[in-house]
Parts: sequence; structure tokens; C-alpha cells
Amino acid sequence: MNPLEHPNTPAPQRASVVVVGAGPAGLTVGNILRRAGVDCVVLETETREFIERRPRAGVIEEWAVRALEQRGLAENLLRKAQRHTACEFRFDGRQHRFSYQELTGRHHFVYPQHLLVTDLVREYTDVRDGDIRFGVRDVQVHNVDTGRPSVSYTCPQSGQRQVVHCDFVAGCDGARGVTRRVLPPEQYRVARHDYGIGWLSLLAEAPPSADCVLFGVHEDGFAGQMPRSPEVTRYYLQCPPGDDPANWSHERVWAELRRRLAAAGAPELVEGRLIEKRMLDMHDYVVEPMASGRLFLAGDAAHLVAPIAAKGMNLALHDAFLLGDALVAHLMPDACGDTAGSDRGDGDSGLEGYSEACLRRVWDYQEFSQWLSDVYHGQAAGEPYRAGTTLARLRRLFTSPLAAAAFAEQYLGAAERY
Ligand code: RFL
Repeated sequence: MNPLEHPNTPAPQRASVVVVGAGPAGLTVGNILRRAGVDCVVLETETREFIERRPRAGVIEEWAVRALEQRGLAENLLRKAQRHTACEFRFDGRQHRFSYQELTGRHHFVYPQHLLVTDLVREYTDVRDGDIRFGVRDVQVHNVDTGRPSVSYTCPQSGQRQVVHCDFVAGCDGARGVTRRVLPPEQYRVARHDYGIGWLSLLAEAPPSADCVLFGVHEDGFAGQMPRSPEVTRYYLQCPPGDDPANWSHERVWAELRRRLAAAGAPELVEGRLIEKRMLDMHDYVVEPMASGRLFLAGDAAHLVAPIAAKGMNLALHDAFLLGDALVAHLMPDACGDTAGSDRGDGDSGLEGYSEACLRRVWDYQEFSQWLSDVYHGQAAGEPYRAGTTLARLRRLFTSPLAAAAFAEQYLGAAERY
């Protein structure tokens, strides 16, 4: 029950698990816990309306959808998501379609992140009777290095500090969260990478201009098209880091997209009103290990991967499956049959092996993003040598079946083991 709907009922101040953050990672952990009957509290700084409308990712890998399905979390997704079987590179003024389903038998699902979040919130609160507290302020995590951790916050209604005592804290509060900061500095390291480029991230009120993801590799810079729904399409334009979105008028955006995505025989881009225009400074980080004491980080709280290969939400879900299952196994050993034989992603890691099991896939996806970044941006680097090697990499995907198969496996996150 949501205590905010019943302001006279005091919110329970003890739970087995406190989940900080109601993004894909936190809500998936919460749902797995509730399905097994574990009591937990999810704390979220934003309102429910806000998180159910926040547009972000769209591409979900097939293994992640199967793992959601096994946990009873993919009903709407399976009904409404588009299936993508190919992507298209545009370079040398031509279209080069890459049919990854033909190579692997697998596809991508395209389902906007806010719809997944909406489904997960509804399932957690309305079906699994989960406790979620929206609009909380000044969240602080305490004593995770002891057997008695707690999380405190300011209640938006009363303005009073509340403390929830727990056994475990799941830090799922994204890239700007607070849970990561509780890790003792001497016990972890943060590996960072800055690409030194910016992407203008756009949402257009327009149908996609092609039936698949487009990657335009152009000497003026990368351009991408990611279909989201029949009405809305995401576009990206490479630009200098720190560029101001105000420098990009409607006319300039569409002229640049048309130039960088041009290819013989390609249909005209379908233009539409730009409903989101933000600058992304492209960078990555990885926190190692992803746990300390009774605190376990998941998703962007632990690792960020620039949206080059559409991997961030997939990694967040992978962490959440491993963490949710490991917490259930620890807290409710009798309930473990619930997910027995299910797709845990990378095996039954338990809480002990959680960080290591997550990080294997995290580093693999980071490496692929680096590789793909070189392909996307090499033509525009202003160096003939890099332009030459970029084109060689691209051509290899369409001339070498082995190179194509390796690319397809990484693009889909479909390796047997990580
Ligand atoms: P989220 O989604 O950021 O959720 C964290 C939640 O925590 C809340 N929060 C707090 N709550 C309590 N206390 C605090 N102190 C808090 N601080 C923050 C926040 O309000 C929020 O609700 O993290 P999570 O769950 O780890 O999920 C990660 C994904 O959101 C992210 O990796 C993806 O969006 C990345 N990404 C993509 N990933 C894909 O797999 N496929 C894609 O196609 C894809 N496209 C994208 C993307 C990210 C993008 N942006 C915004 C950089 C496209 C874009 C433009």
C-alpha cells in the first residue's frame, strides 16, 4: 500500500530491503522481492507521474525480455513492443542493411523505457502490494558496514525525517544518486572514460523514417535514428562537447540529419516537431566492486555506458535480475524454486558473487561501446588515417561472415557466457 495515499497511516519503518530509486533497476528488484513475499520499501525522489513520462531508452535485448517474462513482468511489453530484426549503416553515400536476425535467429525489442517503468510501477504497487514512497527528499544511507543498516529521508507531506531500518540496501538511484557515495573510498575504484564528444539527443514528433535503427557515419559527424513508436522517433547528432542545444534550431537539426543520413535510394526523412533537445557529454564509468557490506549497487548507480550501443537499461535489468534473485535466495531460501531454471543472465551468483557476475557483462558492453564509438566517430575525427580504418571496419561487417556474426552477437548481447 502506498502510504502517501493514506497520510494518517504511519509508514512502516522496518523492511528487509530498502530499494533507493524507482528506475528500471530498482523497480525490477522490488518486483522480484515482492513476488517472493519479501517486504521492501522503494524510495523515489520524483513523482509517479514524472517517472512514468520520462523518455529515455527504447532498445531492449531479447534475453532481458525473456528474463522479465519469467518474472511475470513482460505482459504489456510482449503485446506492444516492436520487434527489430536489422539495423542499417549509411556510409559512402549508400545504405548497408545488417540483418542480425538472419545471422543469429534473434531480434531486439523496441519499447520506450517510460512504458516499461509504468508497467513495473503498476505491477509493484497494484498487483504485488509493494510499498513505494514518491517525492522523498534528502535520502541518506547509514551503517551499511554493520548488520543494521538504515535509510533516512524527508517525507514530502510532513516535512519530517523518517528512518527505515533494514537488512539490505539496493542502491538503484541512477547516475546522480547518493548511494554510491557511501562506499568507503579505500574499498572501491571508479574507472572513467570520456569520449571527448557530445551528442545532441532529440525526440521528434514524427514516425520513423526507416523501419530500423539507422547509423549515419559521415565526415561531418555521426547521426542516428532510433525508432521509438509510430508517433515518436529519437535522433542523435554528434556535436562538440558542451555545445548549447540553443545553437540547434529546428531547421539546422533537420538539415544536418538529412545530410548525415543521406544515401542513394533512401526515402526522405519524415520531419516533425522536436519535443526534446538535450546535450549528452559522452562518457562512461564503472564502480568496482558494486557492493560494500549490506549495500548493493545496480544499474546506472554502478556503471554508466554512453547510449552509443543502447546498452545502459539492459545492464540495469541484468543487475536487477541477479540482485533480486540473490536477495530472495538469501532472505527466503524456501522461495527459491520460484526462479529455479529461469534466465538469471549469468548464472546463480548469490550475494557473494553478485558484483563479479554483473561486472563481466558490464565490461563486455563497455568494450563494445568503445569499438562502436570508433566506428561512429572515426570519419569525422579529421584524420585520414582514422577515416580509413573506420571504413575498413565497416566494410568488414559486410564482407566477412565471421566479423558479421561477432558484431551481431555483441550488438544483441547474445553471447553464451560473459
Ligand atoms: P534510472 O533510470 O536513472 O533510475 C534511477 C531512479 O532513481 C531516482 N533517484 C533517487 N531516488 C531516491 N533517492 C535519491 N537520492 C535518488 N536519486 C535519483 C531517479 O529519479 C530515478 O527514478 O537508473 P536505472 O534504473 O539504473 O536505469 C538505467 C537506465 O535508465 C539507463 O541506463 C538507460 O536509459 C540508458 N539508455 C539506453 N539504454 C538501453 O539499454 N537502451 C537504449 O536504447 C537506451 N537509450 C539511454 C538511451 C539513455 C539516454 N539518456 C538519458 C542518457 C537514450 C538516452 C537519451
